[in-house]
Amino acid sequence: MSNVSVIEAAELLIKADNILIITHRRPDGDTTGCAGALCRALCQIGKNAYILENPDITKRYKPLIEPYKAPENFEPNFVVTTDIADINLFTPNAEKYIGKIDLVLDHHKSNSNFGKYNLVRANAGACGEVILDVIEHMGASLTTDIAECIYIALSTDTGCFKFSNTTPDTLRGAAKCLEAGVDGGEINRALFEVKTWARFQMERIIFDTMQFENDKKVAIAKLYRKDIDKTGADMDDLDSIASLTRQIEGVEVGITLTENKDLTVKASVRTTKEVDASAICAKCGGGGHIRAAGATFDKNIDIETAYKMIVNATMEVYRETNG
Ligand SMILES: [Mn+2]
Repeated sequence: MSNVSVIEAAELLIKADNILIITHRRPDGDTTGCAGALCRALCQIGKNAYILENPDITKRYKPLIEPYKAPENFEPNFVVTTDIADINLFTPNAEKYIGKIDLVLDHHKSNSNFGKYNLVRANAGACGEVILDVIEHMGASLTTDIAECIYIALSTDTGCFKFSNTTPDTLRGAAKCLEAGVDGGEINRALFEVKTWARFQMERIIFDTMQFENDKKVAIAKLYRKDIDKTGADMDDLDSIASLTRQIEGVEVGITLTENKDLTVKASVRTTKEVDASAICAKCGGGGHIRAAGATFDKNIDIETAYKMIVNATMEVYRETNG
């Protein structure tokens, strides 16, 4: 349960062997990019290291972790998590490692420090910043393929270096990746410019269903499961779609309500500097970052009820903020 410095984290990894890396549920570019980079760096310095299979993995991020998939019977001596804020974000196949995590590498302020050792840098825009630092302190060299993983981690969590969570360290990290031979323009185009047909249709739905509250300062879009399924959209297609609600002039709180496959409703909240997104989500049992947070409602709560609950939570935060 103790916190460690980047030097101590690197030393722990140098001393360890038979290492397993775990990524979070609904994996994004940060968790997979971090796991991919760390695993490649560990192998480079002669370690036996793997990444636990993630059952939610999508086509886009599969190449980052798939080549290092842990064999069925792999018995690790050291278990690391990347970009995981809490054990409730473990995939079912990772649950057997709860209570046995040696090292937590993360950047979520809300991290519950569930590892034996924890390196949580809450001011980092992406966990990729932490991983890059750890890799350098391990003495591994930043090859192009490692740098590509890091670049994807940094760029996806910061909306292509556009969100306010982008720090000088994010950009310094990205600069190192470019120096290591990463084609930034090509990755940016593939990840942030090209729209799949499913994505394009989902964006139409977002703009079509958007409703406004509180003098048009709050925008809420609803994504029904039947529409998501009709477009054939997967998690990649829905990636960062929540921030579209915040693009409208005057909107300070953009909320996207999505019906999950199990029909629970997830709220994704994106805010401008006036409002704390994590405070809104905390009132609905969720959490996250100050400008980007989320909450999943209980099973019996439908999207219309979730709408009322999240709007009420938002208005409460407005009242609290304005004293
Ligand atoms: Mn992250």
